[in-house]
Amino acid sequence: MRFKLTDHHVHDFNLQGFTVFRGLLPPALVRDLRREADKARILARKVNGPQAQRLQPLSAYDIDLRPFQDYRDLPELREALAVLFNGLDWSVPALEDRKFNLGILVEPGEQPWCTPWHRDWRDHVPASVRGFVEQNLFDRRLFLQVNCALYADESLWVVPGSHLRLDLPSEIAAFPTQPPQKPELDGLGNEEREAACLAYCKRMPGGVPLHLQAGDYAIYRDVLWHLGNYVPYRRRATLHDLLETPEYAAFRDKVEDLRQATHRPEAAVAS
Ligand SMILES: O=C(O)CCC(=O)C(=O)O
Ligand SMILES: [Fe+2]
Repeated sequence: MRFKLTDHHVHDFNLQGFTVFRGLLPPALVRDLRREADKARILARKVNGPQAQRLQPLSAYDIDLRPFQDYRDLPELREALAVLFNGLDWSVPALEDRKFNLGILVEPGEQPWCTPWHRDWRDHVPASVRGFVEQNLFDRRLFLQVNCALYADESLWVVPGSHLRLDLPSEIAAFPTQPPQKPELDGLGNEEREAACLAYCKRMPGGVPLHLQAGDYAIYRDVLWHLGNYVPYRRRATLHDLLETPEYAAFRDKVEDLRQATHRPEAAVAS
């Protein structure tokens, strides 16, 4: 059945920071996308090694972009986003636009691993830029990220509702450093690594895995607490996309300016 947005999606997105359009992709499109994703997995490992997490942007590689354009053009997706982001100046960036654009997330080839718990941007910028990110954390025109699963995928863990607030005392107690430290995996066998990652995921108060089935489309505010938890035996090919707004583009430019300013030698002398 064709996907249709309901009030629950809007409610969930605003209050939890994510919502899932279940079964958005028609099976024939899943098939076409999986075919290209198989190529992307090989390329990702060639470029970034056997533990590669992603290939991005797809447009930089020898991948047939047509099925990806079909995904972005799905009328039921466009209609749903128009309602979800009613009043917001959003757009889907062109596939050829190479910056921050469509990628595919894949499972590791050899060993389990997970990312640290993090809020995108806040925990990925130098300390000198963090204040600027925090000032903008609650702007609903920013941080609109997508995971669209071609196979069942439970890699992404989230803390629902954490996009509406700064860190809670219990979260800081569980992860005292900023950004949080990753789990210690060195020297462990695969089963021990998997168990250590799972324990690390569960250490975050309120953290839950987001269960996606093939064809499900999750949209989330990526400044909510989240992480990716990966095992080599669970095949993964999940489209990783974003929605663009003029404000998000301006935000990224400003972050880049601030980063550059931090790295200029005279800035180092002045500080
Ligand atoms: O694998 C995922 O779904 C999330 C990855 C992630 O959060 C990141 O790389 O920042
Ligand atoms: Fe992230």
